[in-house]
Amino acid sequence: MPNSRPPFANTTPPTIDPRTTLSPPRVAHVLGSILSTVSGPATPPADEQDGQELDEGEVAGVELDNQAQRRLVLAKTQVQRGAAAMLDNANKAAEHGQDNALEPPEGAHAELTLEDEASASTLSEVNDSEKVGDGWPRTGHSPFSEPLDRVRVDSRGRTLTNNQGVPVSDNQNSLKAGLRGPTLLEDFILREKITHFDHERIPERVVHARGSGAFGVFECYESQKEITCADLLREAGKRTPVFVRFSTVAGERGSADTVRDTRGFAVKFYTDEGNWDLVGNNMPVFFIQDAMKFPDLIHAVKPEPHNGMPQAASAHDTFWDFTSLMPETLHHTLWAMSDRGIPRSYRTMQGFGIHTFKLVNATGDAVFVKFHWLPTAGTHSLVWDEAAKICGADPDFHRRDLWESIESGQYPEWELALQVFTPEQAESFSFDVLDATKLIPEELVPLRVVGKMTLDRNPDNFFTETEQVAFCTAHLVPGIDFSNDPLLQGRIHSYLDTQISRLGGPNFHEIPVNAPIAPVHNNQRDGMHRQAIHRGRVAYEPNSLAGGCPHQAGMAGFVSAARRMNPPDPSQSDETIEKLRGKPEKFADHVSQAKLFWRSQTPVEKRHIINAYRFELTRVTVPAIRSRVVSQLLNVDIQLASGVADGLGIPLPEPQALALDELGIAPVLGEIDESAALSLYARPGNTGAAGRRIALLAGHGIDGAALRDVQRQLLDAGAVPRLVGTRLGRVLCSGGQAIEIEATIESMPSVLWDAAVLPDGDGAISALASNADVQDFVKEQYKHGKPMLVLGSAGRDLMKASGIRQPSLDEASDPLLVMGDPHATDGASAFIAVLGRQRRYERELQLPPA
Ligand code: HDE
Repeated sequence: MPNSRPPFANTTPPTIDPRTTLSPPRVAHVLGSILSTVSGPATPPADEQDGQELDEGEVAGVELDNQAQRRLVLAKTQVQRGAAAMLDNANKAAEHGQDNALEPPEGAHAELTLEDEASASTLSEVNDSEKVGDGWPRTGHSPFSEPLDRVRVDSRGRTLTNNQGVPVSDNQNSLKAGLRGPTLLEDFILREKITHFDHERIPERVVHARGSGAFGVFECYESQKEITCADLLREAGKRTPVFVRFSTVAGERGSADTVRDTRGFAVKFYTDEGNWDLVGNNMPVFFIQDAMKFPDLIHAVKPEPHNGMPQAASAHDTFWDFTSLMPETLHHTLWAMSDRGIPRSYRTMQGFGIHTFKLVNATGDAVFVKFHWLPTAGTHSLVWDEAAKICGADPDFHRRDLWESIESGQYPEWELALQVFTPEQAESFSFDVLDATKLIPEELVPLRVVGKMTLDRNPDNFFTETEQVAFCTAHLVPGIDFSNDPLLQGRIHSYLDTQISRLGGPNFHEIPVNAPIAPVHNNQRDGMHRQAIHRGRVAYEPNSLAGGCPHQAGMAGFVSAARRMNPPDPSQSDETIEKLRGKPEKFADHVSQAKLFWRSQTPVEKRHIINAYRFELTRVTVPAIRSRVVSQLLNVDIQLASGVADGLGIPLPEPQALALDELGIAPVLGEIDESAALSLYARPGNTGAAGRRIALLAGHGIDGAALRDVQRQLLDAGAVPRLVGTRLGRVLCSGGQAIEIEATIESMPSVLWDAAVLPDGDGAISALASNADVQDFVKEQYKHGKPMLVLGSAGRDLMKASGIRQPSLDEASDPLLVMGDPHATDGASAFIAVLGRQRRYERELQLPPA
């Protein structure tokens, strides 16, 4: 909020006849404002002033100087039209109540497409160069969703450059002072190269650090739309790109592949409706049942903290200490000790989502599901002796197998199978489907094979793709939802959190391998390593300056499976609890307490509120926004709205639609009409003069004795009085004594003081009153309503010289203005008595004559 004075308003602002209409100004009248980024006239350029006429070199009959001006007019006119198209937030009412919360509406947006000019950050975007491009955006463009080819680098036939593209002449030697001399600090080429090298490593994954990945495609066999609206399973033949990463759990990044361990099997589906990450393992059950125990489990299995051993192995004290005290780990450790713990290759492992998830169809009905990956090459394992020897003979055994099979065209394949079951079935099982240490035997729920995944492309670069790929269980798409498995629920938080430290900030979704192929449009901005350059100035919603975009998708977006499951889930003890996004209906009352606040303000406070609105909105450049705010204020009070409208020079609009009305709920009549406690004046305080900073104005010829006297009394009262002059040094008082100035008006202007004392003395007037800075000081003290002690006739004359005259100088009606007799102490006591008082705002209405 800029720090300058609000426009002045009278106590009772005139009410403008709402029927008043103003003819739109011609462009010539508003051109100055169109060239400015702050404020502007009350009415916009007329509608007919944009469009084709611009191309003819004139706008509404007025010649414009150049094309830039024509584009500014077009932009401002369009922005105004877009803002005017949204009188209010049409969706506000729909944020309330149970029904709306289950079925969110599409976001409010204007049915007009903003021209390039109106949506631009800057009209200078058309000034093209090889760097910035030609400036003409494709509507809805989102470059990160384009294929990875956009970031692949090919150096065939190129010379070496540094990171700034500067050709490097010598990549063999550092720059030295002579052949045998020291290396020079100015060798920016060496320093850049070494610095980059120093920072090449990023933190490895805390678990699953050792892994290998590949790209591929998932193809849906048959539409599963009766159970899920997930894009990848909606139609037969639908092909969805994937990236898969296989891993061990316990070992570090450089550990061997064939250790005995659980294997990670994480799949990122780049669907048309965003990324879905199915982050599973090669075993259908997990060690523990609740996320709370995961750090304990991992601390137990990782190398022991005192000696850092053993690497990538569970065969040590801490692991078996923990598991033997945690009987729920038994099932999983059996799997890990089985030959599943030493797979022959990634190609021959099954994969499991482990947790129970939900599938949700287009009508919102949900079923439970478990996910299975079935390798078409079958399941095969090593024997322990082999596995142990391979660790030494070829620690990259699984990585090499995956790489070589893809390079040679033997593409690894897995079929995706679902175990679909209802809540009733779940209830009938001997185990809880939310317990991740339990599987559902295929005999109870057979597998439904729904598609096939083929890995047919190795990454270009291990670090950029396999290392930087970021899987998150929270990456979910419409049609799939979480169950209440407490292990899964904890993972929803953990994966996002870990990527922030592993990949250096919240923009890891822009790393090419992580970017979805579905376009990304939201109002998230900034952060480490941000790459997207957003056009326009709107980074919030709701907005009218960008036509409301990007707006919420409503039922076309991700909606949590909120409804009671169909058929219902008997395991949910309280069937009335539903997951939803909404507000209780009483939240839809937006005005009753705003009215209470307004009614509880004193006239001065009301005036200040009106002034503040006038100031803020005058600086706004889009007339439709000003008008919308006034239409909101009409719901509070007519005097408030018309006071503001008056300052803006606009007629009163219609009051803004009330959410309560739209919901058919009666207006809220609060318990009270007014609350004195809401006024700033309700609590004047009781510390009086203590700590108040008082300026004692001084100059040659003042009555120093009287001023000293006041100073002493102020000090006794706990105030902080200081002698303020036009320059530092001593001033000679009328009685002959000298006093030392402590601060100058220049360095400590009026606004830094709580109160001021104007001195008496024969020479005071000639020393102070003719100085413009002193006059401003006095005038501001007065205007800002602060206590003033005016000593003797010289003090009065200084007031008058500063433009403050009768009837303002009326002590009777202004207790904060103390006319003191320099030779009596009662003036100072009266002054001290009012030092703690609140301001005398009435003075604002008695503007000193110019
Ligand atoms: Fe993970 N897990 N996990 N996990 N997990 C990670 O995420 C975590 C769990 C799994 O190739 C981390 O990006 C918690 C179950 C795989 O990049 C981290 C809990 C299952 C991968 C994390 C679990 C898994 C991870 C480490 C208990 C099988 C490798 C780095 C609530 C269904 C993904 C990272 C890849 C990776 C946390 C339990 C599988 C720290 C807190 C159960 C395949 O976020």
